[in-house]
Formats: sequence, structure tokens, C-alpha cells
Amino acid sequence: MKRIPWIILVVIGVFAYSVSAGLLQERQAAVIKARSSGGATPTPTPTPDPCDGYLVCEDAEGTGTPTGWTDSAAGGTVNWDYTTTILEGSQSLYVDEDTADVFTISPSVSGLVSGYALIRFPSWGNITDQFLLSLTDSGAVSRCAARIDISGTAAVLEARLNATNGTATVGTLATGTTYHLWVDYNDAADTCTVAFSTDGTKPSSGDNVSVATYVSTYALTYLRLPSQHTNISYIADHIRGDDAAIGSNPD
Ligand SMILES: [Ca+2]
Ligand SMILES: [Ca+2]
Ligand SMILES: [Ca+2]
Repeated sequence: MKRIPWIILVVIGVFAYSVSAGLLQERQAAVIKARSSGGATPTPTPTPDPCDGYLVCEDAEGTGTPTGWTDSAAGGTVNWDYTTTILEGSQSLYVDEDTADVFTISPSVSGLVSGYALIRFPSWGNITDQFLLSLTDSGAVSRCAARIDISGTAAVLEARLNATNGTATVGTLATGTTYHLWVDYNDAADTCTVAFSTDGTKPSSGDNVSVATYVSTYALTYLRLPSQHTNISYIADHIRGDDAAIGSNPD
């Protein structure tokens, strides 16, 4: 038998080694891939989100008018970066006379619709029946609202459902105090309820509650913080809106 030249044996040997080394590398890569994809994925620590579940949630902490809000400054100013008196965090909203700030709830909601805000009056003059916080329909008509009557150093609130007013609160508000304010439209009960407190506990009845009753079925599209009179300006913060009741000290 003819002998195979040694050089050919060397070439065959090198080729076989290369192929086996390549296969080994591929196998190792596959094992590494399988380990990395099959291993336990680290679970990130959840960051508490105070806005979870709310349809409207604004603390005025960013710069300028937040997404979803429209400023309507007919004769005054709206300042979303107010720092003269801060109700919470590092900035608040200041709504000056003859202005309004409107959040568009999309899609509109019906059933039980609630609004909440921290609110404080630096100063004021006498006014009656001025809208403060209201839930309005797609035509921007106020359907369930908190209205304020100011006389001297004291103010009272009244609920208004469509055009029907509830009895004004016995409890009064003053300048220079921060209040928690709730407005609830309840379609099933045909009521609009306004409540306020200084400690964050939501009263369901008593001196600081006003209820308006009117047979109604409204879908609500906007949460408005209006200031429609030259005698009223206020600071607001921690603004919430929801299609469920907002209770005491909401997140
Ligand atoms: Ca704030
Ligand atoms: Ca801001
Ligand atoms: Ca109804």
C-alpha cells in the first residue's frame, strides 16, 4: 500500500482539531446562553406610586402646566410652580382671580365621581356663590361643585348639583389655613356632596358637609379648579380625581 505523505496527515489533523474546537465553543456558548435565560430574573423593588389608580393625580412638582391640564387665564394668572406658600412637596399650584385650571378626564366617567384637593386662601374679599372645585360635563357645564360664600373673615361652602344648591356648611373656613376639600357626585343617590376638614379626615356628615340632591345622570369629563371672581385666589396641591370615592388622607 502506498504511504500517505506526512504533510497530508498534518493538514487532516489540523482540520479535525479546528472543527472539534469550533463545536466545543458552540456548545459552551449554548450552555452559557441556556443558563442566563433559564436563571431566575431579578425582581425589581417596586417603587410606591402615589398616583396608582387615580384618574387625576397632580402634585404640581414638575415645571409648568402638567400634562392633561389646561390653564384658562382670562384675567389673572395660573402658576404651577408656586413656592411662596407650599402646601405639600416643593411646589404648589396658585390660581389667581378670574382664572381656571382644568383637567380633562378621558374617557369621561359616570357613576361615582370624586374630586379632592388641598386648598388655602392667602387673602380674600366678600363674594357669594363662586365655584371652587367642580366636576363638569363634556360641554364644560358644572354638574357637581363646591361653591364658596365669603363674608368678612369667614367663608362657608355649599354643594351644587346641576342648578340645585345644598344647604351651606355650618363650619367655616378662614384665610391662612390649609383645608382638605372633597367633592363627590353619586349618580345612584342623585347627590353631590362637599366636605372639608383641616386634619385630612373626611367627614360624612355634620357641620363641614353640604349635600345637594337632584335627579341626575351625568358623565363627567373635566375636573376644574376655577377662580371666577376678582376677590378669590387660592393655593392648591395634591389634586386627585377618581371614579370611586376618595376617602381620608388620599395617597
Ligand atoms: Ca406639591
Ligand atoms: Ca410645578
Ligand atoms: Ca342619577
